[in-house]
Amino acid sequence: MALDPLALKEEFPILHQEVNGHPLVYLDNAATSQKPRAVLDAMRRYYERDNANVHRGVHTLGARATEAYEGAREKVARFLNAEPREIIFTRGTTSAINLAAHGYARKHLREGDEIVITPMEHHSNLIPWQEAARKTGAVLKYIPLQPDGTIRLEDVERTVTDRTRIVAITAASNVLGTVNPVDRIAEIAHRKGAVILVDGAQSTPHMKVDVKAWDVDFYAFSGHKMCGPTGIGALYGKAALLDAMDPLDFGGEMIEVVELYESTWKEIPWKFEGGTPNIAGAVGLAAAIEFLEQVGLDNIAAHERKLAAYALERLTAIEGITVYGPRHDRVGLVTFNLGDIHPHDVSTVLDAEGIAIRAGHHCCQPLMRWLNVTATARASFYLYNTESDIDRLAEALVKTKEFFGHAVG
Ligand code: 7TS
Repeated sequence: MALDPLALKEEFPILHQEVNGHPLVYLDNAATSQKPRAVLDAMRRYYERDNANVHRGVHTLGARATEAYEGAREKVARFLNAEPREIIFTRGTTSAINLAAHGYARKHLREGDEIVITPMEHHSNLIPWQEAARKTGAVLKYIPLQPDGTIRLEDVERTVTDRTRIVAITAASNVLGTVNPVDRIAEIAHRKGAVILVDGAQSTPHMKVDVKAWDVDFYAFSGHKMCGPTGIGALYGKAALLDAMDPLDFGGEMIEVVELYESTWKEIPWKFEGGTPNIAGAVGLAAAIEFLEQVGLDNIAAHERKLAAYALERLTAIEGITVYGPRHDRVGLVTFNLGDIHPHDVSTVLDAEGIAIRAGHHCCQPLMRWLNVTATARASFYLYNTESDIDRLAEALVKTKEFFGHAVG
């Protein structure tokens, strides 16, 4: 059943306000999504009723907090089709990828080994690998991009060799909207003896994820882009790989026995969760997952496909606009430039109309260089956006063009 964006919008208090005298149109969802009442209420309820530290207090609130936190882990595990012990809570995608890069790659990488990534990676799935390479003598290799911003499997076959230890790739690009065939890439990586990490920051909010069916080794995502709070996300890792990794954060919560001169660690996943965790964040994330599951991930994906197609149609009709990325098989965002008007100026004019978009390099500087631009504008959609939001965007872009009239050819 198709979802009803206007009914869903009712669940998001923040969306019902005026910005600069206009009803807010929020089109910056790839940066962060808004939060439904169910998530806000769950976090408030947790703090008002259950708040205590986890895994320690032998008292009722401590037991409730632990149950809520571990219950959230079970929910995340089911959502990704994983086991709870394969889910490590992190601050988000960035810290999840760092955990994998430092914990796994740096332990297993030797001089001359290869790490394979793509030029469309967010800095969070690029810099940790640069660092891992620098510290181990491994080399970074890139799967080339096609002119439309996709990658070809034959290029994956060519780039991944028997010296490749890890392939790290985004499931969906936050700039191009490209959806990568991670299951096929996982098959190639495994055949050549490498493991694969998938950056799920832009896929988890928008499509059904199945780490077992895709057969990926690591998967990272952030709660805040999928209706959950900031400061919580997770790293999925296959149990055998996580077992073999050393912890990164040493201290409370992650230990089994501490002696004066040495200590032992808990089992996975707890050995990776040193210190008091973000319990309320996990509670909020679990509520967000419940919310998304009620709407249906397939419904969300279909809605966004429709919005992306409509946005491409409306925006490409504007003279002087350049739209980046593939025309089909993409997630719900559109990245563009309007003639030679700087994207920050585009964003400023749109903001005066109550429309929130993103302008800049989107944490993808190598990709900007590949596109031969310094920055772009980006409108990104979610389940509460409608075609009329896109109409407002298109009309405001025409207005922007008139305002800067001389700048567009
Ligand atoms: N990977 C991708 C593909 C992303 O889009 C982002 C955030 C991250 C990793 C990092 O996620 P974090 O939650 O750890 O910060 N992307 C964006 C964006 O496109 N605009 O703002 C943040």
